[in-house]
Amino acid sequence: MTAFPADFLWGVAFAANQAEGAYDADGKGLSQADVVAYAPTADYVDLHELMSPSPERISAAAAVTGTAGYPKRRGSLFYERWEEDVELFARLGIRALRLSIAWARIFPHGDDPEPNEAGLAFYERLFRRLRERGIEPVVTMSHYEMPLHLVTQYGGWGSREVIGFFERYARTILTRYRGLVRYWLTFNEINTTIIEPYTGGGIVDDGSDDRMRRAHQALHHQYLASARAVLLAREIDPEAKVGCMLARMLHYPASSDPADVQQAQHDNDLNLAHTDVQVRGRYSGVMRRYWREHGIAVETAEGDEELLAAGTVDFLSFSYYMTLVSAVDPSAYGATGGNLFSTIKNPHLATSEWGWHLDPIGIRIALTDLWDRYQVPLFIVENGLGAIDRVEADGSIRDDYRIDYLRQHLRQVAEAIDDGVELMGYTAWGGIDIVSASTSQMTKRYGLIHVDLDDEGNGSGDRTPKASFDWYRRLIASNGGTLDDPPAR
Ligand code: BGP
Repeated sequence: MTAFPADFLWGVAFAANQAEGAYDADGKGLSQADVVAYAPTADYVDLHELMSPSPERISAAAAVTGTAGYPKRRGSLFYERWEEDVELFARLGIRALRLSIAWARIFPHGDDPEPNEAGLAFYERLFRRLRERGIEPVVTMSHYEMPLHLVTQYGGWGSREVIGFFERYARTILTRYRGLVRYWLTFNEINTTIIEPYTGGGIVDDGSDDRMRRAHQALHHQYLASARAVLLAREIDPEAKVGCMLARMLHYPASSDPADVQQAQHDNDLNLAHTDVQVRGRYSGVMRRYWREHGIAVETAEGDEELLAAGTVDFLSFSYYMTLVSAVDPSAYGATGGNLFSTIKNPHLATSEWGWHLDPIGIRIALTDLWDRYQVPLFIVENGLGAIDRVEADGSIRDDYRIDYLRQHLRQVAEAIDDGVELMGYTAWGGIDIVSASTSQMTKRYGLIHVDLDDEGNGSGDRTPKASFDWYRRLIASNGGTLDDPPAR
């Protein structure tokens, strides 16, 4: 007996800038990720330093060729080994592969009048092969990898002009891949733009004190661009479905003090303010008050409100890794790491090696909240455990801790489905080992398939299925029926 619908989209997920490599192959231009250096550090609580290069570091990095020191230029060699990887995914039995298109492969500078045919052809070959192998591509249009030229020459998403460049890009890929791609996501974790403005919106931290104003302005432009992409999809390929994508940052109150409970509700409402715009089609009162209280004047233009109202999405996708804790006075508590920002340590939860809370029940709470709030189909497009894996003497990788993480979270997903939540699918983050978004490490491994590369890029790049590969393969084949089977020893 399984709670999962017969057409449930079981899959895996990754992003072009973390997996593909080939950063300058076949006409691709530099993307914003290609200038983010790897810096070994012991502190994974404050990620800003790692994720947001200064203007000087950007221009210095842009002048450097080769992959040394810039792991996202190498990724985990997917661009070169994609046919082998698709065969591994077919063996895994996945029904969906969530991946992104590197915008700079299609428009190398972002503002090019014509697209780069070699880039378009690569993704066409990939999408056709996926369909031949029975795998549904779920494609993110922008996943932290905008063309660097748009960052350095236009100020990233801070420029309203970039909306037009994104429209040209969206129209090009929607037209070229009509019938090949049925599920599109516009912006990965769109809320990242106000958490890590460089990563989410190409907003460079130049030390000026108006960075958050620029970030909120950039986010407004991204909302408009997302809405335009939804309308273009309806015009170009009415069969396609377009979703938004949120990093769901579920907050718990640090105590039963009503002030802490209200703080958690506020922090959750600020996180959901993004899906409020893309699902409901308008800004929430909580976000408007946040602008007033932080002196943020977002410039809007005639027609913006109507566009947001018209361009609402067909489904809501999100990432879930861990949960956070809210308190009126956070200084009274200890801190721990988290996805994109740190949080108060929850005394009831263990943490990963990077300090992220391990909280399976949280994914059920997140699903229930989102379903109750929006009543649109949901899609979990990222969930997984970043961990240090060990290769045994016999070459095996026994990642029982990752099986345990996925099993526990999927048990809670099944509970939410039993409660009536409409969930389209679940794509476990990584699939193969890839470069970490925040730390640029390979050692922070998420994959069900090990890739023989280290943080400095040493290794053969060879792929080895881990123990979690076979566990997930059997789970998919049974449509979730083996979820409670005892671990294979
Ligand atoms: C999300 C991103 C992904 C992925 C994931 C894990 O924020 O959408 O790109 O990387 O986080 O985070 P990290 O790679 O930093 O461990």
